[in-house]
Amino acid sequence: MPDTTRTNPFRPTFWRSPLRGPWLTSVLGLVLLVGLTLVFVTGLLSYDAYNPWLGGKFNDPTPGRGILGFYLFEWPTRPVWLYRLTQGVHVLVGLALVPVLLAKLWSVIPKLFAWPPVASPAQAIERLSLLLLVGGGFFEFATGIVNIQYWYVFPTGFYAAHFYGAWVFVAALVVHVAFRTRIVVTALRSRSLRGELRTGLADTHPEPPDSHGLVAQAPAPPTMTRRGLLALVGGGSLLILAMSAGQTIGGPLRRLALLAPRGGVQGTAPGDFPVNKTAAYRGITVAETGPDWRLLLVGRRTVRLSRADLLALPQHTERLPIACVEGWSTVQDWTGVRLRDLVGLAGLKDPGTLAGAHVESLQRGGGFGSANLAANQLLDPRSLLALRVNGADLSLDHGFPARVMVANGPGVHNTKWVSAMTFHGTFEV
Ligand SMILES: Nc1nc2c(c(=O)[nH]1)N[C@H]1C(S)=C(S)[C@@H](COP(=O)(O)O)O[C@H]1N2
Ligand SMILES: [Mo]
Repeated sequence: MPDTTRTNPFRPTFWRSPLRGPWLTSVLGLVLLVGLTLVFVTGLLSYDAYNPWLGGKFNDPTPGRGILGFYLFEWPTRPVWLYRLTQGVHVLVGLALVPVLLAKLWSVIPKLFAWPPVASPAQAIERLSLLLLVGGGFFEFATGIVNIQYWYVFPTGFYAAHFYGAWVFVAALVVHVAFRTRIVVTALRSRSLRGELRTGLADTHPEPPDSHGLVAQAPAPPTMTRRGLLALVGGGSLLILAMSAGQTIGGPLRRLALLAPRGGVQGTAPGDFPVNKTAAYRGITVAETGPDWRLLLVGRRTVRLSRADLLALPQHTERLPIACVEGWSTVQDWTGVRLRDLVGLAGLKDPGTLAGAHVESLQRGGGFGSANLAANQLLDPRSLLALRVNGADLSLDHGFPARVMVANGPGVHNTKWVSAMTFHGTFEV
């Protein structure tokens, strides 16, 4: 019989790294637990910010959510940077956790090959939860990363997939944490992080033999300290952060954001800031945005306004971000008419009777060509129908003749090439 102790991964002797052990796995697991909690909570907030209770396919991508929508509340319009912050955290922390996740999986990989695979019913349940945990985690990271890189493999299904996937993953995580808390607490107490960070290669020894099957039975001599491994993982996270954060933080950092599709170099003209979907991409032509364009307002009465009519109304300037669910953002000075002034023009004198508005654009077919806005978004004095940006007329790509800019809304609410706004509420007859 050939000796398979070194070639067969189902043999415990195959796994030889002297660094694997409950302490290392617990440290990585704790970082993941804290980070993923942040990612989960900010993800739930993002779903809320879409105003799913207003319905419509772009506001509510998961109408069948049932009790999973238990926490939904009216997303505030202030502070105006809140969605930019929560969604920036969601995407950036998620990206920075990738090296930690890989290291964590590496640290427990011998258990994937544990033989026999199921030793008891309790262990069967636990392994099933691990399948959902690893599968769900992989699914969430993969769908998230693919989406922020504009590779829309799940055209509009992304939101539903990412939302339900998150709940599956979190349910499995809760089970996992319940099974492991005691082991983790004991493991973390077994060594001090500070001590480990001071230990050189000569003093790097395997953790004591454990009953969980993480510590190598036949460890090889160390080639790296635990400090080195943690530095490698942390350094990887920092590098990813440095090369992505600029797409949402902006400023000089944007040039560094080489991993992010909305990073890179920007000019200094009024319209030199990122465009997510260009007019050409959305099939918007110059002709339909020309002098014949009218904005249709439907409320208690119906009004049609030309761009000149809109420019003749009181103009207001607000510094507002476009903050996309995809994690990038850009803050600019927008000038135009307050949405609440348009509410008034549509004949709604009493804002208390307003429930919301349906905004439509010139865009035909799919994509985010319409949105439903809530009353608080319409009535906030900083929410605009923007006609100009940074002192110049909007360019076609930035939404000419007019685009909505909602205070603290997710990017998807900032409809470009607006053609109509229909208000609804108790004033309707
Ligand atoms: N008509 C229209 N408006 C739109 C979109 C679109 O595809 N079509 N995309 C929305 C999304 S998802 C975002 S994040 C912002 C991005 O603005 P930008 O394309 O000007 O960068 O516009 C929003 N408004
Ligand atoms: Mo977006």
